[in-house]
Amino acid sequence: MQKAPILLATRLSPKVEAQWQKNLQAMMPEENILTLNQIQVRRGIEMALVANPPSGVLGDFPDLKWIQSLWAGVENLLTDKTLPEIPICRLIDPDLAQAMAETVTAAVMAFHRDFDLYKSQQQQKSWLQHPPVFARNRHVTILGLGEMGRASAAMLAALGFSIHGWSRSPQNLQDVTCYHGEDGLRQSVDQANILVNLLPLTEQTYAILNRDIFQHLAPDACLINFGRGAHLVEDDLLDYLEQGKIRHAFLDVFAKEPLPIEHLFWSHPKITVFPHIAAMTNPVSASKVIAQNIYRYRQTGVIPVSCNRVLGY
Ligand code: NDP
Ligand code: OXD
Repeated sequence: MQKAPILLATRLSPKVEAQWQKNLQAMMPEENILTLNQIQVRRGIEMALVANPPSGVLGDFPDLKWIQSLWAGVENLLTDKTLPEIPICRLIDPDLAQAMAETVTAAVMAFHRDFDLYKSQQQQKSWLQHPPVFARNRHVTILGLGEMGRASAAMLAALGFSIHGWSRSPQNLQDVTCYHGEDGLRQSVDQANILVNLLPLTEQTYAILNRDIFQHLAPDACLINFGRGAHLVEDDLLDYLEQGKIRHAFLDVFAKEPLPIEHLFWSHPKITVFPHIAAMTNPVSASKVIAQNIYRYRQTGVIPVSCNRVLGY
């Protein structure tokens, strides 16, 4: 029997969507990957590959069995009430975790070696040397010990940083002091010099980066938010930067993206803005992972590990 096509449904630009289609098709020559505009018969289609799909469209595919996201974060999919109640699988790509670990490490090292201070001193032509601190004397806390958090923790631990991490359920990781649950949060951030957020956005983690957490950090701390913009209470951060309790923030994700041109963060001397680049999905490595998931499903009927709608990730 002829296999039904696989749907590719995105709101990416036509050029980017076409590139995805080309990469996916190259990894799965035995499959037929079609975009929403190209699909003629909706019956029989079992799989949809999606990136921010247009609202409501997936409900029109009566035989859909599972959805594969092209992205790691799936908060928009999991809260979309128009989606059919079928498994949603997020992207789990080791290359994405490696990219995240490298960007987290770059930000941690920039702060650790005072690059933020020297940058602002340069503007004042100020020749002032700051005594270096060893990595082993820096307490780094990572919120979220999933694919992104674990890879980042391992890279930083290898450089000698003292790593603490927080997750929902108990974890046991080499070189990481692990905390979990509500009580563990405060303990994990207590006296942290650098706080890295790599949590998914859920009802429980919304606005988690706020003054209640900031007050436990060590003086002159650093915030790295590479999770989602809605994790951060912006006014609390601005207040802590103003008071000098947080020395610098590296922000990659924002409540509204692209960050509006009038937003204060763009010109704040103690904030480094990145345009959501901490770990960009690589269409080649991601297509390979997705092709493996689809191959296994075709062979065995097993749907890859999917997200938990109740937990929201
Ligand atoms: P995972 O699902 O692998 O890991 C999530 C981690 O967060 C787990 O350790 C989980 O705990 C923990 N967690 C979830 N909810 C809670 C909670 N209520 N309390 C404490 N811990 C919690 O996700 P990834 O690591 O793959 O990705 C994390 C996020 O990173 C994505 O959702 C996305 O928002 C962001 N991201 C950002 C990118 C960028 O370029 N800026 C790129 C890719 C991802 P447990 O271990 O117990 O399940
Ligand atoms: C993702 C992201 O979730 O790019 O993949 O943030």
